[in-house]
Amino acid sequence: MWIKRPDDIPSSEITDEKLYINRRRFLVAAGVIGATGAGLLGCNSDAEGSNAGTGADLMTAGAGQEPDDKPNTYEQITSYNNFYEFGTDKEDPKGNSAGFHPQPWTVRVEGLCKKPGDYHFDDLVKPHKVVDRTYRLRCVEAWSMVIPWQGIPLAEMIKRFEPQPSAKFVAFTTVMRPNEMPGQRRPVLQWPYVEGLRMDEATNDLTLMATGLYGKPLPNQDGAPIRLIVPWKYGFKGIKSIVKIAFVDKQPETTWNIAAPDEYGFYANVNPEVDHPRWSQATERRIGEFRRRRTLMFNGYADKVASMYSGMDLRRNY
Ligand SMILES: Nc1nc2c(c(=O)[nH]1)N[C@H]1C(S)=C(S)[C@@H](COP(=O)(O)O)O[C@H]1N2
Ligand SMILES: [Mo]
Repeated sequence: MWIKRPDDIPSSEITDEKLYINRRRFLVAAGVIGATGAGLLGCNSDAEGSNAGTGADLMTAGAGQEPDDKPNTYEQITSYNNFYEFGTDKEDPKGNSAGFHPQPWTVRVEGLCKKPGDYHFDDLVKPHKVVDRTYRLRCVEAWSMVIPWQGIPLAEMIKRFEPQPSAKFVAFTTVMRPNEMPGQRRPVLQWPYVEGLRMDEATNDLTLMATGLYGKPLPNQDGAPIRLIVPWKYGFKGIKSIVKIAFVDKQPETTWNIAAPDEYGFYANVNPEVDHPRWSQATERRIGEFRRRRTLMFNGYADKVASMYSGMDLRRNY
């Protein structure tokens, strides 16, 4: 992400970065370079199709935590955010999202499934049991948090839509509301924000559609009223304020891959052995701490997800 960077890069480097960003933004806006860039696609097609299921015995609340993981505070989780629709600085989402209306809310389900339609938020959530899941969130910018989410396992939600065997991927779209989301009035990213998962990733036991944190409905800055959490992947896979879920047969486009394909792949699995082109991914800073922690393979969830990627080259499929 040409805009983002680890938060510990010296400020002397920031000026250059800002100039670069502004120049790039200008060039994109002026149509000099395409927002999609050219020829450097980071993902390829050996991932088509879904692998075997991952077993039903995997998930208990908080599984995969390190012994010294303790949840970040509500204050930290709600005041240090990435949500570019509300601005590119960490404190922007909290400051700029008060005028956002997460209710009423409708999610459109479409594509290769037997039960497409417009689902009102309550119709979407009510049939399911809300579960507690405390997960580490590892941002690609090399910081992390531990967040106690509430939500619905995506696998359960998906079952209800009865996807067809031809559905190999699930594509998600964030709401487009430039009047309520000041960041969407500028071409910082291609709007609306989009993300996607392979079907086996979407139906993995860890994958969550979050509707709350710390027992409260999701705050606007964290993706109200419903957002995705994929804890073994970099945070940008966790698309916020979702209004569309589509079952598709081809790998969908993803926002950060469109913005910088050589830096952000479709898979985005947390991998301390594959550096970002502009910084190391070997360590991370937990928000609220000063020391650096070692980053864990698949963010510490390898035992539950590594089998999905056996046979894939994780340096190519970053
Ligand atoms: N629609 C949308 N979803 C998004 C983003 C965004 O800018 N827009 N940022 C992503 C990134 S980079 C991260 S690290 C997480 C941050 O989630 P949090 O603010 O709840 O910690 O949200 C992800 N989801
Ligand atoms: Mo991120």
